[in-house]
Amino acid sequence: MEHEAEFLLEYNQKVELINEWLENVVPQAEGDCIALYKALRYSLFAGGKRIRPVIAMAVCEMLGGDVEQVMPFACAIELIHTYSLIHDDLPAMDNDDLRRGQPTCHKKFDEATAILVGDALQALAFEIMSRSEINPIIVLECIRTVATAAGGDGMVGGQIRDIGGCEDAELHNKMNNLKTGALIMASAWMGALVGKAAIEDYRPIGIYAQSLGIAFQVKDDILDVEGNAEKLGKKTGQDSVTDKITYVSHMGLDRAKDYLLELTDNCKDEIAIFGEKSFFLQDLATYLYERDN
Ligand code: GRG
Repeated sequence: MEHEAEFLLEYNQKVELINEWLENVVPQAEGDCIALYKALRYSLFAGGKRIRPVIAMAVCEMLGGDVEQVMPFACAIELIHTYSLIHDDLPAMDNDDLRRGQPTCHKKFDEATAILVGDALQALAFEIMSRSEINPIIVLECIRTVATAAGGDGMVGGQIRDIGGCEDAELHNKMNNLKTGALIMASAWMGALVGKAAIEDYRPIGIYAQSLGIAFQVKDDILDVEGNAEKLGKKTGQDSVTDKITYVSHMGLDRAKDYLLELTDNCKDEIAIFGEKSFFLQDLATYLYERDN
């Protein structure tokens, strides 16, 4: 990556700001609900990359918006993402013991707690957004964006399609657009809403986010085949053990890598219309292309 040092500095500053905000908006693990918030904080502060909130912040800043104003929405999307991972790890779903190199929520605590932590995270996300004091029309648009992206027409719809199996390439792509792509798209969309994007800004931002969402999943599938389990913090090779349809099983490893490059280039080309203000988002696409966890 060309401006790697500057990019990483800015990325880490954004992650620090998100973590500060999350620390303040999430209740402390004390009082008579300690069991819930202890487990919730365990999962929320387990070292996630915070990609979705970073996207919301970066889009807002690219458009000249005030980053403080987008923070409740950036936090909300991370809470929804964390809930989805906790529920995805449950025995009824992927049945995973490890997440980010540490025991999954239901392994560290128990299944009932993990289910309730996911439920509480989802409700908290909407509460935090509703407390924003910016223009209520924008707040309402953001709330609707997250609700649609998280629900049956978004992530949950993608998850149920995944459970049902998607043999056909087109259905498989649609499933990933929903399961992984919807929250990434919602992050960019909220950055655009809070950053007061002009009508014509939504198309390139939308195409950037859609390509990035698919690229993210293609990379995830490639890492399952040739990633390092220690760096990933979870077992590799799981997709072939479970006979899961992935971009790699569909296309083969080499074509999946070509597709990943094509999607990454597409992200950069689309967002480049915003000139040098888009450098961070362009570098983010490269960073995700190169990621090893
Ligand atoms: C259970 C309702 C429900 C939905 C689950 C997101 C999801 C749907 C399942 C996760 C399964 C999975 C591995 C999807 C691939 C892409 C993905 C979301 C990876 C994890 O996201 P990262 O890498 O996670 O941003 P970190 O750990 O950095 O927060």
